[in-house]
Amino acid sequence: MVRLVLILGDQLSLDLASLRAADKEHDIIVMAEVASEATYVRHHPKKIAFIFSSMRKFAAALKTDGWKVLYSQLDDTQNAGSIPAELLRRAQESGAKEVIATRPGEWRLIEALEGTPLQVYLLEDDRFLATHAEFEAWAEGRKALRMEYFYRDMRRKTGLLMEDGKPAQGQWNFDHDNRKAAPKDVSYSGPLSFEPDAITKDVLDLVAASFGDHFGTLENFNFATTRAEALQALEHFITHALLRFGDFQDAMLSENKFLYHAVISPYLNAGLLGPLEICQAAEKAHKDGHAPINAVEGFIRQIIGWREYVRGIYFLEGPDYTRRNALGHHRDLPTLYWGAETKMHCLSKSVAQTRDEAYAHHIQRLMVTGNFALLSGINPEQVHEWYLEVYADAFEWVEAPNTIGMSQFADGGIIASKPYVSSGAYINRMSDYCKSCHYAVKDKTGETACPFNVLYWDFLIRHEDRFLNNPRMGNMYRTWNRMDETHRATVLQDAAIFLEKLDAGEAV
Ligand code: FAD
Ligand code: DLZ
Ligand code: SF4
Repeated sequence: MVRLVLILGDQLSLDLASLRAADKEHDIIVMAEVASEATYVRHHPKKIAFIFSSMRKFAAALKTDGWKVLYSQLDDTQNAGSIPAELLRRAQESGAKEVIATRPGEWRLIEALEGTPLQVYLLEDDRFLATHAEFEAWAEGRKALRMEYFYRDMRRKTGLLMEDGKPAQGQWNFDHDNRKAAPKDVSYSGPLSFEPDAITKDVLDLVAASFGDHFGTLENFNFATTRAEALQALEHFITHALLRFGDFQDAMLSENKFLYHAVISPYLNAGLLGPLEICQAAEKAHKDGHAPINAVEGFIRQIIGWREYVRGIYFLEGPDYTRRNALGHHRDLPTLYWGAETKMHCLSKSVAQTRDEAYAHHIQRLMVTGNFALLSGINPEQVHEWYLEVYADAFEWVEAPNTIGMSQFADGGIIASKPYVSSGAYINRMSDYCKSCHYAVKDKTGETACPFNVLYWDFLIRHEDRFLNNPRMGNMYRTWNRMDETHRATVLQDAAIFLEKLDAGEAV
């Protein structure tokens, strides 16, 4: 009997579970560019182009490999517009009654597939290091699900940076050697760029015509769109940037969008690269003497630690996770997130870079756009949708825990033991943004004061009941209590004035 094998836009891996379970002789692969996936949130045009172009090339590679592939382009007249509708159409066409699929990375799509009248078999996505069962077993009975302990288990499991069962150079974590302030000169010219070929150019035209009104520019599209190109991008990073990745992991520069970051997350999350091969390449660079332990350990931790851990949390916590709002934040997302004018240089730069590249690095996401949303009390579901839309690497299993949990503390502290909030001082220490800002980072109150400086205290005071007794936050409240009462009143008043302006849609 013929079966359909569904492959989604972020399942572009030749060793995918559903491909391994399929029979090349009889089964038919279904891949579909569909309007509903591009618009259920209005994805950045570069992200859509990256996915469509990579899908087309992956389908071609499967055909060359002898698979029968039914591929629907977005502009095919018969295209039914959604994944379940395309599956039904292809089932009717071929007479298939059964579908094999690798479990999607989003509850919405899992539920949609389970809701079709076809017999759909969902296989576990084993392109990750930890299975769902392993993560559940690790989480079972723990009071706090801290990433660091999970990460150590992943080190033991993979053997990465391990020597005789012990962590290499006697430490699990070398972060105290990282996080240096922004360097004056960056010796790395950034990630490898790929000129669009004929397939990508067709896709760019299609995306411009169909989704040109979404936030984001299509100009200078330069992502890798095949595994071979993604491997070149990885090699380029390992050879030229990994060396300094750790040192400047948290730094930000107005005129340098990438610093020493890998910019491989779109490739990894779409399946063009696998987590283990990336980490092994980094480990080899260390063993060959090309990169120091602090850089390599930090990099590997992001992938076998954070990435695997957030996925575990997403599936452990269930479909309502994206609607969590532990801090009761209800303000609408300000228009500055969509490029409206703002005098805050750090935000203006981070949003402009996001619009242009569908990329911002971790600290821009966490400590600029995320920090501002949290301090201002923006509705976390709206914040989550923004991150899911605007980044080329954003798929809900990885984006939602980072946004709802790590960045917005909306899960009440499952991921973060305290909220990631800061005043302007942190941004000033880690970047050169403040030098060119309308606001003065050193001013604590008044019209010229950096808004982060007043919003920070306003946030802590609004949520005093929740955070006062958090052992990691006691210092912050002690500092506040040492301040003169008149000064404290001015800070809170200035914060209220700022938030009123924000609500009124003024350029703040
Ligand atoms: P590098 O800094 O070079 O790190 C190397 C790799 O480590 C990344 O490619 C990524 O695969 C992995 N990694 C690093 N940090 C994390 C993390 N916290 N969670 C998962 N993987 C991590 N990452 C996504 O892949 N998709 C998202 O949708 C996403 N949304 C985020 C939203 C917020 C609010 C925040 C604070 C972070 C988010 N991240 C997300 C994590 C991180 O910002 C990106 O993985 C990173 O910026 C990707 O760029 P890079 O490849 O240059 O990473
Ligand atoms: C993100 C995305 C987009 C924009 N378009 C498609 C598409 O047309 N067809 C497809 O199969 N997948 C697409 N994707 C990826 C899916 O949204 C992704 O598989 C789910 O969100 C689960 O992670
Ligand atoms: Fe951002 Fe404040 Fe610095 Fe301006 S002064 S760039 S608003 S942190």
